[in-house]
Amino acid sequence: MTEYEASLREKIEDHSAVMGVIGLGYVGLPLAVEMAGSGYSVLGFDINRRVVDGINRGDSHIQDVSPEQLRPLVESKLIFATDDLSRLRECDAISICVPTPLSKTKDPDLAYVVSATQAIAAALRPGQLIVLESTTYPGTTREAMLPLLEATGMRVGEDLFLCFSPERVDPGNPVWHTKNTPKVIGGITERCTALGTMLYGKIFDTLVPVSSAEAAELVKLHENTFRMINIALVNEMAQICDRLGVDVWEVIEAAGSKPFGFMKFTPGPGLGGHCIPLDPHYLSWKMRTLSFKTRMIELSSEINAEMPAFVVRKLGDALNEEGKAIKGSRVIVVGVAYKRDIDDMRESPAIEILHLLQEKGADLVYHDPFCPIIADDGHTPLRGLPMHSVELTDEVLRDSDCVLIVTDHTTIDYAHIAAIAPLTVDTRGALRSVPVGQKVVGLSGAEFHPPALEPEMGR
Ligand code: SAJ
Repeated sequence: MTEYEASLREKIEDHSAVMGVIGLGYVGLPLAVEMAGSGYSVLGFDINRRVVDGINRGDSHIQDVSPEQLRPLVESKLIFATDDLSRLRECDAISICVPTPLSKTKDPDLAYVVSATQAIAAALRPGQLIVLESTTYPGTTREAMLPLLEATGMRVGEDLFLCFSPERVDPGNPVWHTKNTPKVIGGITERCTALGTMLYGKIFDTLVPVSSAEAAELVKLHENTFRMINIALVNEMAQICDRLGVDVWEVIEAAGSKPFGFMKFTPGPGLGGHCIPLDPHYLSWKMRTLSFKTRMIELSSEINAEMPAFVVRKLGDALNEEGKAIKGSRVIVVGVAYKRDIDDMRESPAIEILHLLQEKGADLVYHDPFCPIIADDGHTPLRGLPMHSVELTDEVLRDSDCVLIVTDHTTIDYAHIAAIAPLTVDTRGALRSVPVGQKVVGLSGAEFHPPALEPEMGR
């Protein structure tokens, strides 16, 4: 053990170590709060002055961090935000929680990671521990970050310590938070792993050390690729059931009664969010550089990407049964967030569905209590922006030709919608318990849904 590691260990033990968090978004701010909650002083770094000033006022811009949590930590000076990256030299440990977007051609964009690493290198002093948390391709920590840091003359595992620890933040999850979600961490060297495990062990309830940064990078990609592929499988099952005239929800509910060897996923309008649609493509990209085709990822991505078009076909067929065309029909899209009970529309399939319906000439409105406005961010393909969420009055429902349920927020009364609207197309099984006979078209199979049956207990 070098003197630098010994000194850092002491600071971690006596809580005199100063934590740095670069990127104060849905990952970084909760992390900063947990670090401060564990008794460490935290310097938060963000390029967005509004974010910095807001945090220093005790105002949280993140759904999972309440002002009641943040304000006392700011007032007690345990958390201070700044955009002055030269202050990184004051930190004994630095966690990087910046975005790792994909380009249009699904190539990883490491600009934020490289920029953060360059800022750290510029302020680097012996004995600092750096942890990358941003989701990225295996090899990023060692190939993209380490050379920038060792160019300063420091040596990893001796006077510089470098790890990867995947973020596992699930925004809005009422059970699993930053602190109680098991935390994987892997270093460039065994000393890095040991030091990172020690520090994070003071902050997180459960640590899962692995032997390398690459293993830790792959853990995250494996987790989320697993999800994407299984969502694609169940979306394909929905299309299979649709052709066979079987209710896919009934099939899934019954399959879910298997107490082992099965994990329930549900079909939907497509794959949204900032993780699942993107993360597997980091792996694809890396493997392409090694002339390896990740066929499961490519095929699953295709299946998920075609779900918005499948949903629009189902809607067209349902209107057709009423002697109507999509063109000119008043369609109310209910729910535009990428999943229930959150306000995030990133990669939401609802945007693609709205776009396809606009292209077909539908008279389109949407309702989403979590997303009051769809603004023009320069990427959204929609026309007539900004669009504003409409109130679901009985008159609005009655005057529509069809309601299309895309995101099943739990705050919406779907039975009432189905009772008033002339036609409802349900892509989420939100109307599974609606009494038989309501005019509801699901993703597959029968036009009505028998109430969900309680599984018969063992005989
Ligand atoms: N989806 C389906 N069917 C499913 C599950 C999800 O269609 O059975 C859709 C959702 O509607 C959404 C997309 O997939 O559009 C992604 O949904 P998600 O539940 O995976 O939610 P995310 O994107 O917030 O994923 C996060 C991930 N967390 C991290 O990466 C740290 C993921 O690993 C979690 O498993 C997931 O939350 C979770 O379990 O909530």
